[in-house]
Parts: sequence; structure tokens; C-alpha cells
Amino acid sequence: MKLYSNEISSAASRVRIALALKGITPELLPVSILGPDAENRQRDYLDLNPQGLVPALLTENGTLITQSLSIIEYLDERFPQPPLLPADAEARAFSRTVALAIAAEIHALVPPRVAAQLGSLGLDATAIGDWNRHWVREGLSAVDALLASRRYGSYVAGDQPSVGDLFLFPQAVNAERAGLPLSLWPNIAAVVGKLRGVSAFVENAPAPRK
Ligand SMILES: N[C@@H](CCC(=O)N[C@@H](CS)C(=O)NCC(=O)O)C(=O)O
Repeated sequence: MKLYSNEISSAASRVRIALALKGITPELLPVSILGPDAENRQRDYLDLNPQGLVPALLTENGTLITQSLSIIEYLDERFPQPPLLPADAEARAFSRTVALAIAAEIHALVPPRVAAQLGSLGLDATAIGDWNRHWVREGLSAVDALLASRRYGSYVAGDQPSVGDLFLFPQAVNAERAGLPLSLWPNIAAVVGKLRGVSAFVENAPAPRK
């Protein structure tokens, strides 16, 4: 399998962590995502993946699977051990709730394409940074409250990492880099503290932007 990826991408980080937990080493195909010449906006990549985003997984059959949650669930169905969704249906729903609370309500508001559009509307780098921190702070505060009310174990949804953890860890790492300490969110801090003991997470965290 081949993974279109970028080292700074938190969405690609989720998939790299899943692959590492499954013991799978894909061929990594780097796609640049920053600046006017970013490869993800070029015709070649858009012909392959019309959304122009990473990650995208190319299976051995030549099928391209996009969207990190779809890729992770595909991997989990094909390679069931260790499972990335809890056995209990309510815990499974909660794990996906946390994943989507991050992917749909935080990450979708702060990727490079949104920053570029805000810049073209006249916002400067300081204002765009404030925009990003606002949505991350608001979104992670909601996730922290969810975790406070619905913890199923020491990770997001049980005593094993599951999809919710795969989405939480990269977002939390990037929040700290943006100047938002995890001490703001004690429940997230506790889970991320556990995840820092799992090499698949630590070794596949998003790299800092240079
Ligand atoms: N919902 C998508 C989000 C993918 C996404 O936004 N990836 C970012 C990198 S973290 C990207 O490719 N950004 C390029 C851009 O914003 O132009 C997923 O979960 O895979």
C-alpha cells in the first residue's frame, strides 16, 4: 500500500498512527501542502484525488481511499488486530464522536486552504493565528467536556487506543505548538499523557512546521 502524506499533516498523522498500530509499513508518497506551488493543488494530484487533500491511501488493487476516517476504518476491517474500534456499541459511537468532533468541527476550520482564503480576504498572519486558536480552543474544550462525562477507560473510549485517540493526539500536539497548553483541558491531558507512552503515536505525530 502507498500513502500520500505530508509530515506536518495532522490528518495524515492519524492514518500513519493506525498503520503503525497494525504493524504495516506503507510506501510514503510525500505531497507538499503549503505555499502557492503546493503539490496538492496541482492538476496531477487533483486528477487522482479531486479534494486535493492528504492523506490518501492507494491499495494494492490501485483503489484510492480518501478521508482519514474512511481510510482508518478500511484498515481496521482488513487488518482487525489490534481493533481500532471498541467492541461495545456505545463506546464505539463515542470513539467516532470524538474523532468527528475533531475532524469536522476543529480541523476543517484551520487547514492551509482556509488560512489562504482568509489571507486573500485581507486577514494578516496574526488574525489568522487568532482564528486558528479560537476554533482549536473552543473545539477541544467541548471534547474535554465530552471526555469528562463519558470516559470508558484510560483512553478515549476504553483501555485500548481507538479512532478517537488517533484523531485527538495529533490535534493536541498541534494545539500545544500553537500556544494552547493541555493544562487547559485536564481530561484531554490525561489521555494524551497515556498516548505519549505508545510509540506508534509518538513516532507518527505531525512534524512541526519549519
Ligand atoms: N477531512 C479530511 C481532512 C484532510 C485535510 O484537510 N488534510 C490537510 C492536511 S492536515 C490538507 O491536505 N490540506 C491541504 C490544504 O488545506 O490545502 C481527512 O480527515 O482526511
